[in-house]
Amino acid sequence: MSELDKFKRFTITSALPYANGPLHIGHLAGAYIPADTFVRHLRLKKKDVAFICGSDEHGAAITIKAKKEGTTPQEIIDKYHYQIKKSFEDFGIAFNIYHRTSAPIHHDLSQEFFLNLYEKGEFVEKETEQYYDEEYDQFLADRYITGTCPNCKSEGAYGDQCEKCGTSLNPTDLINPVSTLSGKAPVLKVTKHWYLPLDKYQPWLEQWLLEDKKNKWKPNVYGQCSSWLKSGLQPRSMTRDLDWGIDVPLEEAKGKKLYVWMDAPIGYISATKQWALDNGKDWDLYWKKQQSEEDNSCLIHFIGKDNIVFHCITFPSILHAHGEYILPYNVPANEFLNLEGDKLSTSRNHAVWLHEYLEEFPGKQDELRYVLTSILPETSDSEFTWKDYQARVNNELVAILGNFVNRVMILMHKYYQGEVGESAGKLADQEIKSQLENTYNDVETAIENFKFRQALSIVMDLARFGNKYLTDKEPWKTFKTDAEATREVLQNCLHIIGHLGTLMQPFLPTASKKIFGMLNFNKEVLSYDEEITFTAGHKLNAPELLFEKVEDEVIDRQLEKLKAKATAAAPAQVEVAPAKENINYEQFLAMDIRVGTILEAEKVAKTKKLLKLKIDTGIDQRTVVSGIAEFFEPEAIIGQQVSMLVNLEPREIKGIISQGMILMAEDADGKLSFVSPTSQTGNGSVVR
Ligand code: B3M
Ligand code: ZN
Repeated sequence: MSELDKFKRFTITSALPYANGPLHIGHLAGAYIPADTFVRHLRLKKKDVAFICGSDEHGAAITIKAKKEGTTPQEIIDKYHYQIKKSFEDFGIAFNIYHRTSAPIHHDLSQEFFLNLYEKGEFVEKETEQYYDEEYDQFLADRYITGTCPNCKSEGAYGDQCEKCGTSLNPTDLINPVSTLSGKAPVLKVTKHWYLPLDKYQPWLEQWLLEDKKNKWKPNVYGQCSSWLKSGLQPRSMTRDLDWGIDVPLEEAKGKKLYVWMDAPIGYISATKQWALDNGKDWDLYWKKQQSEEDNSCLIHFIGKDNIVFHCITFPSILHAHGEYILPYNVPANEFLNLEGDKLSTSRNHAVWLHEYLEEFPGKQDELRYVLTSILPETSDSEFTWKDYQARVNNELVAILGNFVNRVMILMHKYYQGEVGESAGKLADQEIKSQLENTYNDVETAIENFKFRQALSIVMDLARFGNKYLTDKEPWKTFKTDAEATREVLQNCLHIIGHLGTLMQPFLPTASKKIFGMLNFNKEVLSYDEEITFTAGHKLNAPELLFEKVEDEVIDRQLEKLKAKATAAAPAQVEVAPAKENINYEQFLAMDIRVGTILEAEKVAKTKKLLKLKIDTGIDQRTVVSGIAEFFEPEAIIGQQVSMLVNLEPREIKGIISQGMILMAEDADGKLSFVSPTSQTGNGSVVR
């Protein structure tokens, strides 16, 4: 009996995709293929499962997209909600419901949750200063502010999270914050918000998560959570000054909306409610604590790693504070999938889009499922390449699984007109029987421990076993001498094929149906406990190929397409300063440019733009005044290597003698970057 068998009911969720763009293979590999495989597995065990998903239609992701496209958030969510929903359907992700967070039932439930916590006095009300864009006359959502990450120092971190190092941030943590609306530095203004006291829940989380989930949750998930808890949790605001989202249900909070990460996970519950309403079910059973603990549903969230903190810390805290709800049993988050050596990127159009794949590879859902399952980023980031796609389809699906099924079917038709004989009945061969038994057990264990890659390769091993059995028995040789014994060998293979069909269902639902069709079973789905038997005289259907070989041209075309996309998405040519008049080589040689390192930096009093720097030029240490203060905090650039013109005549600037000039690259918007060697280079090295 497996650990999960103690549950009567399962509530399985996949992260709600933002309805601000189409789905790509990274989404599938993160939260949808593993969840769908898991759910199909549970259903084959005849478990009661609610598999829940929907579009996340609030938050700045939506409003930013609307601004970019010059349209309204409503148009954006309508466009993408239906597109995403269709991609999931076409791809065969078997949700019980694909709902949306703009639905009234969701708004109502989210407000109910907020009021429940509010009335219990859980929220801490705080007036704080928050960033405000004076040009646009509005408070800025976290995602509308970018700047340098205080943790890893990379640029372009968002006000709520640095996507480079994963640190969750508050907007005021950012170094050099800039409003993405106006491109200007935002100002701070006082506003009131309602905070979830995560610090107060910290001791409870330490017990529930750090203690109870130790060695149960995946190390990548557990590790992230424990480092959060170790650094100490801070209260997190559950309300926002925004004009798109769910109204905060308080008179004094007019015009304010719920934080998207407060409402989105409640979307799992509201979607379940809607599904229950539509299907005469009782939604409480899937979410609320039951009278006795063993009646509780088993809640599992499938997500990508950037959502870990919200599903493991924030949402459980909300559920805990509410009190009536169950908590997640597990959160098997995946890491990221890369594409052809680079991060998947919507903005750079570096992606394999699901709707495009389905158009260009019609009927080949299973091929993509197979490849993605084989490379799921279960423990660390992984990579999709088209060459690997081709290799896995050709060398595994075609050459192993497809080939085994095809050989057996063809021989059965050639020798016996596709008719099963007396001896078929039940499987008698002991070696095959124990092979099957082990396969079922090992697959169950792997899937229930969220090791989908391993589970799939165990099923493929059964196909390998079948191929070897067939090759060893050489029915093409024995047929002439002993037709009945040969028939038995092929019928043993039919049993293996039947079980392959059963076991492949969670992974390759379409191919499994085809297998059952060829075997002429009058069922499209077979649960694990259904026996595979053949009665004498049973007629098999004509063989059909399960998978086709992928030709080089197909792969080349995809690679070309990716390249073309990258070029098309490259930033438009910005206006460049016109070229200056030519100088001669001597004039160029006259400039002495060296690599140096910034040793000290401080603001020049009463100026906005100037920093006073002390530079080690390799020749000496000297003072330079540089107009870079708007772009760099003094503390952040200590140790920075720079290129510097060292033989520029000293000049007095604001009473300081500046000896030389730091070279900076200035883009069309006036943004400055250092011109530095790409690897550490000795001070005094000559630039020429
Ligand atoms: N909408 C997806 C993301 O972060 C986010 C998940 C919500 S799950 C409740 O890409
Ligand atoms: Zn960072």
